Amino acid sequence: MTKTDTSPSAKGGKGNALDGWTDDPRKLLRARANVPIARFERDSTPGWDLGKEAAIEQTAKRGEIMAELQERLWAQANAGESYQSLLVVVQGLDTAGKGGVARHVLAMVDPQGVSMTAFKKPTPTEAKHDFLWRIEKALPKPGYIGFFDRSHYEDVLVPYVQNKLKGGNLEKRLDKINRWEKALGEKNITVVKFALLVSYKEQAERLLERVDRPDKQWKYSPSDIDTRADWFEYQSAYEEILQNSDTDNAPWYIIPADHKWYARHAITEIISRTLADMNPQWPKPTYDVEAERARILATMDSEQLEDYENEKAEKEPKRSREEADFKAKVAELNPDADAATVTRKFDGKNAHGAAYDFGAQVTSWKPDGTERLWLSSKAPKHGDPTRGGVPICLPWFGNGVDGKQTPKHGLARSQSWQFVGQHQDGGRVIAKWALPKGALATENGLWADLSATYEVSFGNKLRLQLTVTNEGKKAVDFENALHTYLKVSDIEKIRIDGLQKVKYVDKVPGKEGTRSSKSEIRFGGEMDRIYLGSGPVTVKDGTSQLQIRTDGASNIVIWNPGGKRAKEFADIKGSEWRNFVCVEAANALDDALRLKPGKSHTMKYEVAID
Ligand code: TA6
Repeated sequence: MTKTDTSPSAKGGKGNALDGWTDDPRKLLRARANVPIARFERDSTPGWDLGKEAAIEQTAKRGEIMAELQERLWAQANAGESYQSLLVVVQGLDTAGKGGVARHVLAMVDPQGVSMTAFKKPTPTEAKHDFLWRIEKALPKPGYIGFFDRSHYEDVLVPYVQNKLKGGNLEKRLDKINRWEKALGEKNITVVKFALLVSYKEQAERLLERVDRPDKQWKYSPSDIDTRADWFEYQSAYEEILQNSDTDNAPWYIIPADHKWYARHAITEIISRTLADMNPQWPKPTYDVEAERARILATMDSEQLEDYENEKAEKEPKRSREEADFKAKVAELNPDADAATVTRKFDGKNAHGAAYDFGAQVTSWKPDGTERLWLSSKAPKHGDPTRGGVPICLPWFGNGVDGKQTPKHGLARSQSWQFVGQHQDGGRVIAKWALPKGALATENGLWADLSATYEVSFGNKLRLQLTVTNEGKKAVDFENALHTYLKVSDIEKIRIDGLQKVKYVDKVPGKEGTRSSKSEIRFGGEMDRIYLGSGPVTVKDGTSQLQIRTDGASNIVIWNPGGKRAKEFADIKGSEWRNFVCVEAANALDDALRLKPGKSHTMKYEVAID
């Protein structure tokens, strides 16, 4: 093949960011797809058929993307906007190329955002503690990429080979590691693990080279050849590890390492894609940009300013092109970033929960092992909000006060929110998302100045807290709602208490009008009411009762489509409409909010089970 034929862009298809890869290496190299490892070719290059030169070229290009993603991660954590960090674990026998990964892959990002730890044989102090003690101390701080050259897995490999993990102790240790790695997610640490697998033959040549070359002799230790004698035991130790600790929280990737260029290329690609998933953003300035600009200008003379403006105008098109290219590339690297399919799971002592970054939509809340939110069984699609859980409606409700806004229920539910982080508090897990200023802008610029944060507490109670801030200089009018889909046994058997005698706007076609009712709400057919009151409300479902309290909301919306209308909704299948009721907190229509410059509004929603 000629060089032109093999350029990365010549293969892999345009617009899918494969950039020469035949498929996403995260799929191809995932441990669970490749065990048993005995049949794994160490000199193979899965997913890359374009050879060494093209790989090196492509690694460097990805390195630029990786560097910017890392810089964003770091800047965002420094500004206190996010607590995320990435932990890269690299395991491999002597000569497998662990150091090379540090020097060639991690070296492509700013060293001030990387913390590297090489784990050697435990020191006497380390040996006195639990094997995770020294590992825990080396975990990356928010904003950092932590790089582990060897890791807690040494404490499986070595005792396994020495025959010290018998009678279920291997399983126990791996189980402990799995639980510990899962908890890292709760500390906002994303984990990726690489097993560099070199062949027996290649290892001999690399060891020999170390002994033969004066500049490499320092790398050799006579004990290396003793370890080599245990080659087959180590292979089966790896087999056990890869089979039993490859989890979605902390995935293992098997990297064939006979070709160093391939190993570095694959690891760069996987780290870049993982960082793209983490979706770091530049932090917002904490000062008034215009005011600061004016202060700087006051210190410059007009000639200098003119030169500056000319240079800026010249550079600007290139800069914005680069920014657009970067965004497009990151979106390609992480095609799911904007899709509803990226699900975060939250596990606390008192409850389990889940949410999409897309729309910051809570999708599950299990306070007592039982699911309390209804979610459509239809698979979510890119850019298309799914009904169920808790969609956030913002900056308008329905089609807005003027009835002309699209998409229905505003822009917040059809874009990815920035995941800020999570923490445990007692038995609860508290997770937070943010939407920066500009994200809600429409073409007429009406809502461009709003930013939002969303805090969700998954515990015995589900607590939602949506805060909207006006970061602009003019007042902004907006509507909002937390469109909660509560799971019920059968809509026609439940009753809702708390809204008797409260006026409501009926939106069901043919029934429009404002009225009230003296009795508890019962369902039969479509119901779509905006109550001009804020509860509290009780959903009575057989012996169980859901207590709903709101704050900062002038309206409660009650909705169920009923059997006939449900047929219009592709994501409400068959009789699924029977199993939910929407009891929403809202500020809509005449109760729309007006936010003065610099002010925030918080709406709260709480569900408890009796
Ligand atoms: O909150 C009630 C409502 O506005 C109804 O009018 C109904 O259409 C429902 O929300 C579902 O909204 P969606 O945009 O998901 O179709």
